[in-house]
Amino acid sequence: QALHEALATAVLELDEALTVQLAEQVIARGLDAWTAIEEGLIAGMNRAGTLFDEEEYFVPELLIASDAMYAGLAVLRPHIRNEQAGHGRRVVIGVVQGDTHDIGKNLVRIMLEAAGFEVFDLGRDVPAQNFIDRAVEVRADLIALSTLMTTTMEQMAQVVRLLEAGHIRERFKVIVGGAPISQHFAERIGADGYAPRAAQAVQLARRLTG
Ligand code: B1M
Repeated sequence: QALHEALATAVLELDEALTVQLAEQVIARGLDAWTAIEEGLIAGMNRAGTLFDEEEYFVPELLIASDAMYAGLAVLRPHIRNEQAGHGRRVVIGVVQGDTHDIGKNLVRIMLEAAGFEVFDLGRDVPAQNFIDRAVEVRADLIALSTLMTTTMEQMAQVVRLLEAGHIRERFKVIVGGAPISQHFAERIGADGYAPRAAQAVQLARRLTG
């Protein structure tokens, strides 16, 4: 789809105005909003990430690319198909302590909300105990943990350990995700599941809380 490709390029080239204009075209043409987010906005952000890894882009470029991505998201988000309105299961979500990468987490949140979950977003750099306090407070069904750095993965294990220490492990399902995370890691730390991408996180959340 040429429009998706154009969207990805607009994000990569840091062109916020063009990103918005193309997102509006997606809606005007009646194309699927989530596909445009995944194959356009996220694809563009991932390509910017590759340039960052190759040291062609630096922090300022990434932040401008994410501004463009969020501007496109603002246009597309209201048009994501709401598949299960009123489903109402509660999710506490956040990025674990030590990590401030929150783009992926925000996408997972948006998808969960679109699927009818009630989401409590604790933001980024969240201490393990905060996830638990909030989950108890709002009587969450699920705790969703995101991290993008290998150095902070262990914080996910810490959340599971604290749940076990408090004898409340069985009250909440725990799911994990983010670039360095795998099914194997999820099993090792005793989480209930892993999803590689935002859309799969919704399927997993549905399955675990259904
Ligand atoms: Co940073 N960064 N960064 N960064 N950054 C990485 C992660 C890194 C791999 C780059 C590299 O060195 N090759 C590296 C981590 C290395 C490691 O693992 N140890 C790194 C580093 C080192 C850092 C700093 C320490 C750099 C520095 O200051 N020296 C610093 C971190 C400070 C801190 O947090 N303590 C830093 C800062 C930044 C920016 C601020 C510039 C920016 C973040 C902006 C923001 O998030 N607000 C940034 C970015 C953008 C990246 C890269 C380039 C891209 C990440 C991204 O947003 N991708 C990244 C390299 C890369 O990935 N190529 C890198 C797009 C996003 C849509 O994908 O988040 O993977 P992602 O989410 C996906 C899936 O993973 C999944 O769904 C999403 C979409 O489908 N998913 C879940 C995510 N969470 C999920 C949860 C689920 C399920 C699925 O269930 C609960």
